[in-house]
Amino acid sequence: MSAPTTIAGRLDAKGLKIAVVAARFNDFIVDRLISGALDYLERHGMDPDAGTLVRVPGAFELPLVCQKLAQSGKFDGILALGAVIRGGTPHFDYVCAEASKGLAQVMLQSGVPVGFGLLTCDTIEQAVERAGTKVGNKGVEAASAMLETIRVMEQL
Ligand code: INI
Repeated sequence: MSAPTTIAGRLDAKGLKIAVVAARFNDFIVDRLISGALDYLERHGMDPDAGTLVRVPGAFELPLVCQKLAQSGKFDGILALGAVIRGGTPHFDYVCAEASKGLAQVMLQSGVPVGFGLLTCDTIEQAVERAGTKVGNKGVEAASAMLETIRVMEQL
């Protein structure tokens, strides 16, 4: 039996221009996502000068700013980083839903890969665990997924 034609993305960030959009809310967590993501991208070949970091107030503002950057045509990929931590009201649900829907919409409407590095946690402990401790670093995972998607899209 013949093998299928397989298209897969190389994890090579050489020559790419990447915008990282990061929320200030819960910055003690988000700063760990940013440093993990930039370290990952640079270790995979991105020129440190080819990265742009944009700060926004909170996760709710991520889609609008990602949309503007995607429409600019200046970036090969966009990485959205933030941390939403559940409180005592339904606010969490609204912020998570709008941020995630908005980011998916930006990616589909612009065709620019958007890495989804938004932690949505019930507790601060869960967020700490996903920001470079017990359960890894969600910023790194999202950077890797964005990179792979950029390289897949180039071949389609
Ligand atoms: N924004 C976050 O990024 N994380 C949160 O945990 C959060 N909580 O819990 O409220 C949060 N809220 C702010 C929101 O993203 C907007 O910045 C704000 O509502 C102004 O538009």
